[in-house]
Amino acid sequence: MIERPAAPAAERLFFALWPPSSVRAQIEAFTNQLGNPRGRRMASPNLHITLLFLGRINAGQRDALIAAASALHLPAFMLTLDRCGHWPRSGVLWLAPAVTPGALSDLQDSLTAGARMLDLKIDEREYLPHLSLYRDVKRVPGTLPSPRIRWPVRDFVLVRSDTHPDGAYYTVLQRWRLGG
Ligand code: 2AM
Repeated sequence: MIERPAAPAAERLFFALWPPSSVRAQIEAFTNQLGNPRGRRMASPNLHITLLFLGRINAGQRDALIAAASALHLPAFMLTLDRCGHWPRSGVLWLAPAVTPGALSDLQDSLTAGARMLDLKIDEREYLPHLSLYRDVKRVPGTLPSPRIRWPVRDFVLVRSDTHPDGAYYTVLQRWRLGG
């Protein structure tokens, strides 16, 4: 019998902005003001802004994505989260910047271009940077308060998502500094 080595399992990966603990604390304090939106609140360690969702990626593709991200030299930037809203169709209650900084668009575009070079299937919808606070929210009570959270973005990360019966678990695999 010929023994073949097991094919390395594909992983569900995405690039993201991962808030430092001081920003995470501000997001938590804001979320506590929302009362009870009767949805699934995102656990504090899981809060993030997706830059590019990649889906299932094999080890070779992951290494090529890491090489592409490592070749980028892009500036750090200030991200102001000053909008809170609700998408009724997806049930996501989110924080977002009213104005997307050019440096964030450039970072997102560069990662997308790198993934396209690898022939990965990329979501063609317009990129809307947002940080999900709750999922499965049917409707929000009254008007939502206005946040004012300033996040100095100094790095971005590659994350693995593992799905468990009690929700998604995220593991930061690699981090790249911006600026400097
Ligand atoms: P969301 O917060 O708006 O749901 C990990 O799943 C991250 O990737 C989430 O932040 C999710 O955004 C984002 N994402 C984007 N496209 C996705 C997709 N097709 N499936 C799952 N997550 C996706």
